[in-house]
Amino acid sequence: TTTSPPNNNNDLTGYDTEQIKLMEEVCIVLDRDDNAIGSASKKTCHLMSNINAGLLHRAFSVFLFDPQTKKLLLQQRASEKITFPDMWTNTCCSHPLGVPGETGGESLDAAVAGVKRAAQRKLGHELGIDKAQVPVEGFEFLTRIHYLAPSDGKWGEHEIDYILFIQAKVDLKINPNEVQDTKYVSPQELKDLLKNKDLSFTPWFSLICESFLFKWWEDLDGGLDQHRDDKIQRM
Ligand code: DMA
Ligand code: MN
Repeated sequence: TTTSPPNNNNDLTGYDTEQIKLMEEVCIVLDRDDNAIGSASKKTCHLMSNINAGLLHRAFSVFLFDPQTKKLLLQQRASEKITFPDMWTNTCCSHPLGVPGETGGESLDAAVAGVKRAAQRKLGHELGIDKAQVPVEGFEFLTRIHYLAPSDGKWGEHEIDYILFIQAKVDLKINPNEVQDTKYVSPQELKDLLKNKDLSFTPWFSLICESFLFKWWEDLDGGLDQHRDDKIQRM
């Protein structure tokens, strides 16, 4: 459902009403070293006018692999998404919110714990995955990526993105307001897809594919510890 066509003001007229509502979520505002320094709405955090003034927030990216085939689950974002609609990307991305259990605390461990809970929540919301199939202990945190990416001039991303891997057998019941398609891919199948000029990929997923994903994937079973660090990779 839409209201009326998008306009060029900083309001949300014309976008999908469910997605407009989600712009009221409270994101965690950060300094460049990932210290939480406040909070702001999802809308405020994703306006390029604010991003260009330095506003930065916390996010996560889940990469979910089938435990038998070791294939990665991709999703194609719904047309209703306000940022990066219709693009293919990793399994699930979103933000830990300023709510109990997700805000983190002083330490990296506390932030990681908050992000894992948020990841479990959003795998349910976007893909209909039952919590029991993605227990918080099943996620492996790898590293953090700091990046900035405009979406369409008005909206964009500027995040410190926590990378989470999980191997889990899951039943999908996709939420069509969030996701229009899904696909499991092998490394070679993903390399072929990335070359397909008819498809588009989110900027963060493209960055992660170019830099780290394939070497992490090779070490999925038992070798991920060597890739875990407390760095913030600036991309
Ligand atoms: C935001 O993802 C997080 C990253 C890492 C880009 P998103 O736009 O899918 O968030 P949401 O699902 O909350 O709209
Ligand atoms: Mn974001």
